[in-house]
Amino acid sequence: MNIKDILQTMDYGNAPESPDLALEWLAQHKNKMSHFINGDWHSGKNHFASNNPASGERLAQVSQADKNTVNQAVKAAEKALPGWQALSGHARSEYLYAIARLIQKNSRLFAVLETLDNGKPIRESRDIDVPLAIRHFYHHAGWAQLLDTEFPDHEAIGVVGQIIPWNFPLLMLAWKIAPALATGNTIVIKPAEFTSLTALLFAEICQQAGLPKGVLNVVTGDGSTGQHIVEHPDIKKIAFTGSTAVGRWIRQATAGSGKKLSLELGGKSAFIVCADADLDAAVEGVVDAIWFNQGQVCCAGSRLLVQEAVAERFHKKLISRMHKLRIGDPLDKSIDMGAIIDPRQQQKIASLVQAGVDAGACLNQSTAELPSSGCFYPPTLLTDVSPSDQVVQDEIFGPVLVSMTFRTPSEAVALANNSRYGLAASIWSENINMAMHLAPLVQAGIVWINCTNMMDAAAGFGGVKESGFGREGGKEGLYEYLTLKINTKTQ
Ligand code: TAP
Repeated sequence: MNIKDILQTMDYGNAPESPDLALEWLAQHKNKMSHFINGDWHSGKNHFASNNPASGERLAQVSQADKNTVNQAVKAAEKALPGWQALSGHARSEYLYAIARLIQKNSRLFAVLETLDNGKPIRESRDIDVPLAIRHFYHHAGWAQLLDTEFPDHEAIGVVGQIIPWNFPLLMLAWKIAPALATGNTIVIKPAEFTSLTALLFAEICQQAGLPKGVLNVVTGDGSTGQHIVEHPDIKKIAFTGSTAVGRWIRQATAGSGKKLSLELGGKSAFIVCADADLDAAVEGVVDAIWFNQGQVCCAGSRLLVQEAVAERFHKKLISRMHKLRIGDPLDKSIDMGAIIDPRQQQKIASLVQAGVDAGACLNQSTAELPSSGCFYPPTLLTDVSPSDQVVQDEIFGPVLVSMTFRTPSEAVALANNSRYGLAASIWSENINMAMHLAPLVQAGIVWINCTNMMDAAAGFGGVKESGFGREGGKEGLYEYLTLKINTKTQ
């Protein structure tokens, strides 16, 4: 089943999106969001607030997992492991299919809850996050059936610990959970503190799907909960998506422990526009690359490189388009950009932009009126920057694009590679031979040509350099959850 088919099976109607469905779900859960351990709900002593970034309103009080809670979750996962591993791949695929169908059935609730909790436009959670998450489970249900033939010498790793960020809460969860379940591992997962809600709804869905107890355990909490997971001796693999700083700590903390590791970290992806590119299409590409999800995207095309001959024309077109972006209530279906996740993140974006301006950058910013409450930041373009400027080198993780020019394609490649990150890149040219020649020269896990942000469950996604290692999706992604085991016997 492809994305188009999945979208066609969803019925959102034409009415303006209402928060009621998600608010009802929250009310039913009595504002006490618990950990999901061994197939049941366990409330902790301490709680933290989950707020709607678009309004500042409190959505729920979520339980904070301490070391003891993580221990309980790991014990449950260990207990469930032999039974889950013993199932045939075909039997496990039945659960993955059931989970996919149940997310599909509840897709409207997932989309609204995600938008309330994260601040992303409903159009994005509805048409991108939720369908891609569903597709991930369908895809991996297929892989579960192929394990015996495609990976005859591999077996599951055991109990895996998974830690995910707030920018795509449900989708990052799907990227982690689907391959781990398909390959016969059991799971302890922690969503980000800002966005625990769809992970808890997902746990409920797994309960409904009859997933055996203890196969999936969800513990909510802040970075300290993540730390307990990383340091737990009985967790055999850590799958982490988040910042390079935390990824670096995890690598150090697990060194010598024998834990398998995959790290999906930050990025500062180059968006290269050659003089012969279709400039209007490239402008739309930039909109998608940096203003999708308010720029809070690991592979955001945040470094624009434009060939000198067309730079002025391209900037003019881009600035005009930037001023047309609609920013506001994420539940409004006509909105292009929603809210920034948290005031601290908003402040970090503002300070980095100010640092860029202080270093001599020219500031172009949308003058659209922003909502008076909530956490919003306007789409921003900084020109006249130098390759070594902080705004060019550091990941801003907001709707801020920096732009530089180049004269020759080889200069574009040198500028693109002048980064400690290497997650993605995008090349725009009508000369496909040249684009195909440049793509392998750019140091990145994925290079798009005349498109951007193209993801699929069948394609291994991940980075090089400080963007981390390991892949999620496709056959490559399954190896992250398998270990080679060769059994030999003598006659
Ligand atoms: P982080 O601050 O690194 O947080 C990521 C996750 O790690 C959260 O669940 C966080 O918990 C937890 N965490 C924090 N400190 C920890 C510690 N010491 N030990 C274990 N876990 C810890 O990143 P973020 O701000 O949520 O996400 C943004 C970053 O993620 C960006 O750099 C972005 O590029 C990257 N990202 C990368 C990808 C891929 S595929 N490469 C995809 C999405 C995002 P709390 O949030 O609860 O504190």
